[in-house]
Amino acid sequence: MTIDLALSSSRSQRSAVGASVLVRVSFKPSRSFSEMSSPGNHQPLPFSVDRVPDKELSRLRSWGFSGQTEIVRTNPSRVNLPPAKENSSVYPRELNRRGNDKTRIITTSLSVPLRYSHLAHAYYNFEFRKDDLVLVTYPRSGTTWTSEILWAMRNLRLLEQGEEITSGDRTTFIDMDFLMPSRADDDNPKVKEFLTLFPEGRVEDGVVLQMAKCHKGPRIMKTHLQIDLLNPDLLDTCKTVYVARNPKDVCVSLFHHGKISKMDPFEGEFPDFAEAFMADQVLYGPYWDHVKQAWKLKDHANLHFMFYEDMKRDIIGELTKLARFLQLDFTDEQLKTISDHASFGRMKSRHEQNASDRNHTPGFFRKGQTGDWDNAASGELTAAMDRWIADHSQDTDIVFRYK
Ligand code: PPS
Repeated sequence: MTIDLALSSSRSQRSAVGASVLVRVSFKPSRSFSEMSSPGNHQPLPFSVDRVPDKELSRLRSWGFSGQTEIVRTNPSRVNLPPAKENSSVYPRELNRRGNDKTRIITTSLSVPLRYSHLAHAYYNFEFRKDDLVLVTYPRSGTTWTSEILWAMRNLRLLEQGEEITSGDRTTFIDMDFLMPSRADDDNPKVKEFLTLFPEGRVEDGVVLQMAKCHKGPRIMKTHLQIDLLNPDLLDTCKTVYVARNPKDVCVSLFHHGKISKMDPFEGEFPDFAEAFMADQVLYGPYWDHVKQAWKLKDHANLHFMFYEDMKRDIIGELTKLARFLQLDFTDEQLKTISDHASFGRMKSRHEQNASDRNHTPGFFRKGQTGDWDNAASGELTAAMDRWIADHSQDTDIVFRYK
């Protein structure tokens, strides 16, 4: 049985000509998520998830992070090294310390809210499908922009009919289950939908993940989790887009986001934030691990690596490359339609028109520019940041634009 479920009538969006458009998503109720994620179906985690010690939390508070009281970190120093699949196209050439080329090496060290430790298995074992499209980014790197583009490329017909549908639930942000965990008594449309589908369902096992699991597809999912924390079959299964942004502008954008974030508020000054960012202490840190993991895989046929700065410089050129990767054909006019639909101004204005939406974050679309670091940082801070970038660039040929 397939249920056609309207996501939420409050999310119905008005088209440019005023007609109401209901975004419909099809779900296939099947076994419950807890059933599907029984230990028997699980690959063991090749990393441990440990609490960040109180001493480090105090340091975070002294910098001005006032939100997260319990953070966990994936720990690369205590990894098991499970064998990679014989036919994996991603990992077979990697060697473990013993020189065994059938083994993955996990380098990840990621700081996330405590709730992740309960769900790490579910994320690592989340099964992707052939027709999925997965967007992976470090936060504030152009996630929302790119997800709008991916959605537009797959739904061009709606755009050409003049619809103005907001981002909302068109792509699934799977991290929500640990960023803002739901409770069964939440007044949240997602929780209500979930409990309608699974009256016996366990909200604490992750509403978004379970709904995604039951989504008929094709799905577009986005995450800030590093690639190593996702199912090792990801790239052997479906197409994945990674977007990177230069660390200076990511740092500035994250800082401003901290000023408006309910989930991870930051009340301090920019130099302290930048120090925490360079010390890999902000949520989803460390930045370089994240980017380098994807960069190593950039030549994989199922990974498309993009830079925010290139999108800013030549959006049509980047859309052309992205369309080729997705094996989609667009005319020049269609590419222009997609680029206009996902322009900063249009996205910001649609976001502002939906101020009553529970996901609305005023100020989310801030400047949308390259090079804002120069407006935020002193010469001394820039020198420290440049040293940090130089240190971390020694073992990679990744090169960012900063202007
Ligand atoms: S988040 O919170 O991690 O999902 O943020 P993310 O979407 O990755 O990044 C937010 C920054 O991207 C800018 N943005 C855009 N830039 C150009 N064009 C478009 N369409 C666009 N949409 C969002 C947004 O303004 C944030 O950057 P800053 O520098 O803070 O303005």
